[in-house]
Amino acid sequence: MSIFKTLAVAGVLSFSATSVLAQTAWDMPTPYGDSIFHTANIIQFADDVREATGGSLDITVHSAGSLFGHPEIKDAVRRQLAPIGEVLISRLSNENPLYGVDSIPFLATSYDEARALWEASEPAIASLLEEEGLTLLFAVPWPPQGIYAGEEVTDAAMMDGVRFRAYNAATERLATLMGAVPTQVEAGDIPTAFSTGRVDAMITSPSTGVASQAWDFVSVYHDTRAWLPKNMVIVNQRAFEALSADEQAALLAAADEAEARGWAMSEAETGEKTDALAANGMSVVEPSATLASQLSEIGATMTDEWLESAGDAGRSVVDAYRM
Ligand code: PCA
Repeated sequence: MSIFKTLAVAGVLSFSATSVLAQTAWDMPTPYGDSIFHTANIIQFADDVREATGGSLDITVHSAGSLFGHPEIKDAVRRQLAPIGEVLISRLSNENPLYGVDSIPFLATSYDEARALWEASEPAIASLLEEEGLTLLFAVPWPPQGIYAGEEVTDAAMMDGVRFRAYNAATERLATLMGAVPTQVEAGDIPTAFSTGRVDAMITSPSTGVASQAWDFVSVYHDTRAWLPKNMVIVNQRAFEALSADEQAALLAAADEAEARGWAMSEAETGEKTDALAANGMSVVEPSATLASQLSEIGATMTDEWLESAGDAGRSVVDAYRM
């Protein structure tokens, strides 16, 4: 073989070897739509990873449940059908009550409290995930949750028999304790659920209210600030371990930045999106004294129920939070 030909073959080989190594393409299912700040934050995270790895780890975000529906995402990542994904943590509370700690009404209602609760609960949640071969990358809260209804609810008795949209076990329980009738509806299906009469009221953030153009079907937003539920991004451990050391480091660094950026985005959203509800004609009201005390009683009941179901592990999270 001529020296020229040998070099050419070697060149082709080394070229194809690097191009095989060079690209890991990851599909990332997420539950919420593109107008939601969580999704924007994750798209930025994917861009940061692509840039930091020189394109060798290429994450494609599939938003709005387009690759896997919200109820399937965690299992898809566990089974490595997708290497990475996002879920609402409290959607998993039927698997273990610890996942539901951030959706107990009035346990943590401000960003500072939500952060303290996250610090207290993150180790327990990360180790539950680890038992299933999953690594927690980061978590970001939604703005505080408020009640959307057709008229001002001054007394919980007004919710009697009202069809109430729920998005996890805690919102279902809250509805039931108010005397309302809960129905699970994905965030993207909220407009249809209201327009077809499946639901008449809901509790969610101003972000989700704006994304679903709540003013088209309800007129009052009660700024109850009941809790700040969080989304988390998880990665399959085997998929993570298959990355190069540099790629792993880039992913973890981008995750830290995404967590910090996401919390800041969430806090900024709270006022902006509450103002947008008002700008689109909704009345934004503080809960009446009666409603506030009824809701806080419901919160106390749900805290007791949660402590009962979460046992010692739950007790130590709440003790660590209250310290
Ligand atoms: N939006 C999501 C979860 C909590 C929130 O603010 C939803 O309504 O489904």
